[in-house]
Amino acid sequence: MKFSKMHGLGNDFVIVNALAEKKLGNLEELAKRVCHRNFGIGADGLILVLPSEEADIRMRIFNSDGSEPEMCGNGIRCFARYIYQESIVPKEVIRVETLAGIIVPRLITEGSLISGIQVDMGPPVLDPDQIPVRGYASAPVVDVPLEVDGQTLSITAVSMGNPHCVVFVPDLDAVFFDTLGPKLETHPAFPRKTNVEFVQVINNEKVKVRVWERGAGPTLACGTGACAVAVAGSLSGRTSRKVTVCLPGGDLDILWDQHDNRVYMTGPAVEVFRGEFFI
Ligand code: ZDP
Repeated sequence: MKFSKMHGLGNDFVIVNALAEKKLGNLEELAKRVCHRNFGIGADGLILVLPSEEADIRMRIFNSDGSEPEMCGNGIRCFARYIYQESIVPKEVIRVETLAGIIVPRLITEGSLISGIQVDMGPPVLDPDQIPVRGYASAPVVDVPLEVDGQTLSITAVSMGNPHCVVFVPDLDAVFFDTLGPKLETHPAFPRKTNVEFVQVINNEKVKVRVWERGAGPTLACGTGACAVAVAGSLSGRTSRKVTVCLPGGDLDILWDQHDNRVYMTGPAVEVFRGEFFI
């Protein structure tokens, strides 16, 4: 199986053109093997390029534990770059079918160089039943109490196609990240589990974030997570609608547009190497 290794701010993916590969077998098993950092290539997720009937192309993503999320913000930037470079869809704006609907990335070019990708991530989902989050009747679920491990945290729940639990904290370094992360990921309030973002506000246009991803654990960056953080920051009055989200792997620029209610994410995507994986 031919593959490309790419990353968005260190959130890394193995990308496979499934249009050209015949026998990929069980995709959940394949994702686990490929993503394993000792027994495989090593990645946070496996991304597949597939045909679409309703858009230019279709993206499927699998987490390193084999689960299939609805969407992936950093992954779709990598996907857009790959699709363009490989001339699969030679357009600078492409419509991509995902489990979170049609998402539209746009390449930002400087001459012949691709300097970044801006993605129209669509409107945030704030309805508790759709996020999904249990125990809170009305939208938006902002700064509500949640019992975890005998303590009460204040959380905000947002879906960007996939679920996010945003926790604002005074000091990111003081967070019990490795224990709270998995407890929130699997908390019964989130029936489909959740991604978790701990956020320290630097000022109203800049926040620092650490991410615990559903199905992948700690990652260096999370695109949908950065969007969820900007929405949570704005809804709770902590930030403006335009925010730079500083993640361990680097920065993403997020704008929650007040005119069309859509979230726009801008950031890099890089190809690191190519190879062949023995299935
Ligand atoms: O929702 C999930 O299960 C996530 N682990 C999917 C991947 C999200 C990602 N980090 C992103 O950038 O949005 C890749």
